[in-house]
Amino acid sequence: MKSVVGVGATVLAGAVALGLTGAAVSHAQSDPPPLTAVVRGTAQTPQGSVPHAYLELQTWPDSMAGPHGPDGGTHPDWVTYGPSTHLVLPAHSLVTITIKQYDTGGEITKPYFAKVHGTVGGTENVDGKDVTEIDSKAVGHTFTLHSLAESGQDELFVSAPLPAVADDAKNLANGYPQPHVVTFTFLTKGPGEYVFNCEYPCGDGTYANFGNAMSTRGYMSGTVTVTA
Ligand SMILES: [Cu+2]
Repeated sequence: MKSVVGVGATVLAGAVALGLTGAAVSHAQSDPPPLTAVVRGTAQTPQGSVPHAYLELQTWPDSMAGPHGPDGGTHPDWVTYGPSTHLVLPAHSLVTITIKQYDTGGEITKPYFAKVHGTVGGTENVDGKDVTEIDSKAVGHTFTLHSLAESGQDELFVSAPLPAVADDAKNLANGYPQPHVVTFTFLTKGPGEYVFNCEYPCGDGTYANFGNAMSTRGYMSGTVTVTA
């Protein structure tokens, strides 16, 4: 498959100054089995013809369907990314990530993260519609990929807001409501180790809801390996 894209991605080098929560992520657990993006053909970009890789994720309102085992592991009621929180992407490639978002939400603390950043065209596709931002009062989670300071590797910053499912949405046969389907595409640079996290305070309890699932790697945060 060949796709032609106009890359107008504006990557913000100042991501570190935004107070990203990823830097505060602690209590790293043993890494889950990695999820590797699958290359299907090439794409024409201003950087020439590059591999086009695809990856699919979900955000779950609990840990019963995600990567923590059928019983939900030690925190079955925690929200989580799945099916893995260790993502592997090819370097110097176009990457399309699709996220099925099953969780409710609310108003995000920093409206900046209700906007799309670092993607091709500055947009994401939500349920079939291209948008540059979502309602900051109805955010479920965000997928926010960034570098750690002083890593010496290429800067990579992508942030995609994921809309909240309505509080009164009915559960389907799988026990979860109809998800929002969010798709976005970005270009990777050189190889390196990155992190991703959620910037919507969805971890109940401590640290203004930035505790629990938000501060424990493997739930609302994880690692991104960009390989040569
Ligand atoms: Cu979240």
